[in-house]
Amino acid sequence: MNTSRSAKLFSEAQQLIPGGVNSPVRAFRSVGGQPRFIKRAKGARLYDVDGNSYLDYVLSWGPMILGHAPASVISAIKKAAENGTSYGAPTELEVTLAKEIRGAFPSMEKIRLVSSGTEAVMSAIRVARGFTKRDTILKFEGCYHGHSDYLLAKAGSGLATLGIPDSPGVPDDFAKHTLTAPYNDIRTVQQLVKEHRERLACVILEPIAGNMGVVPPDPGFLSALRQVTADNGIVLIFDEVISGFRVHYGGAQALYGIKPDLTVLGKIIGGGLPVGAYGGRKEIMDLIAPSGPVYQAGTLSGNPLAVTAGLATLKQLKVRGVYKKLEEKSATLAKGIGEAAKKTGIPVTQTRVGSMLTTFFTAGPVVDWNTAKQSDTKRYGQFFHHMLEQGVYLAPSQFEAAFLSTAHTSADIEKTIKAAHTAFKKL
Ligand code: KE4
Repeated sequence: MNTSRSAKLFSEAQQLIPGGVNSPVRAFRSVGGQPRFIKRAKGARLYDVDGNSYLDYVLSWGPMILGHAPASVISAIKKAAENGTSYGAPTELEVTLAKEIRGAFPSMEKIRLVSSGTEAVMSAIRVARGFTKRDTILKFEGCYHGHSDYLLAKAGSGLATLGIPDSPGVPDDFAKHTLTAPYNDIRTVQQLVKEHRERLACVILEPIAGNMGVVPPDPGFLSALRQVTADNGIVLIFDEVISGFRVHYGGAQALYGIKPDLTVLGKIIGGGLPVGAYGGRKEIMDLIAPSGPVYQAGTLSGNPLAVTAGLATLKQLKVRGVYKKLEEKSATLAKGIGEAAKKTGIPVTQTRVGSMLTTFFTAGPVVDWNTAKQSDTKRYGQFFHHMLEQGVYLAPSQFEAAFLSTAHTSADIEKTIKAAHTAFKKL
């Protein structure tokens, strides 16, 4: 496969941009080799600058659930752009999106739009602290909630990928307010709540972890978490930046029937343009300026183009049967990959919720960060490259989710399974 132009661009990029990328996980550091510079994308495929095409299972890390450049979204963006790109003033579009989100996530009684998941999480934690007048937060090892200082303790995603336990540049004074517990470990949570109840403002988690690879909640974990936080006046925050509109139109909270106090969204609600959102109980959200004293602001919050792209995406997701088809295709893919691994006797553990899935290169089970990190990342890297060479673009990290879109056809799934058989045989 000729990748000379990507290689040339990568060496140039590294003179100008840290690591040559604008987000660490794109650099292929944990899988080795050089990242592909993408020229365009359409449907389930990416096309790089050397003319190679790839079946895409990264989908911009989740947003492109309809595949790339879906006609309805592109035409809506084009039309909106004719009316200007940003006003810094309220628009009807923002009211429409807030209404649509509240309809899908009734727990989000009031909603604030921002421009990224990180910004949404940071703001949700600030208002949880303002509401409870407490400082301490509890997160789970292997979960990633964006790069705000106090959330980089034992985070997943890029930190897990690069093996960075915590990030320099975060003052100890910040990190000391962050407690961590193993995912799915309700006993430790109950113990920490007992010890810190007076100081604990919130518990934040991915209700379906995606940033250590996909790790579903154990049966009863979310309800026990809901119980212990409600009993102690602790704000429960569901970070549904990945799972929101991914696993169900109402996210993980609809799938599992658990009502958090605050929810964070991102990715899909922007249809590939920058949007984040946080929202929840009215008495908490009314503390946000200008209705209350907790400050949060953003020049491009509720940007008309991004909101238009989000609305056009959600409209397609409301079509009957969309999630059922995604479920069927994802189940077929997971089954096929599992069979390919089994044929070669290579130990893998597969996890999946709807159209987010991971193949861990470990015998498993994988239930938290400790068990996820037992995976053979070297072998995953080899698998990744054997698939890439066959035109299948998986996440360049063992500790990320793979995603399907409505644009992936059964033929695409069959091609991917065939490639997996070849790749496993080469390991
Ligand atoms: P952003 O600031 O990247 O929009 O969102 C941060 C974030 C918050 N919460 C969850 C559950 C997330 O998964 C993310 C971001 N996800 C990563 C990949 N898993 C984005 C990819 C990247 O960092 O380049």
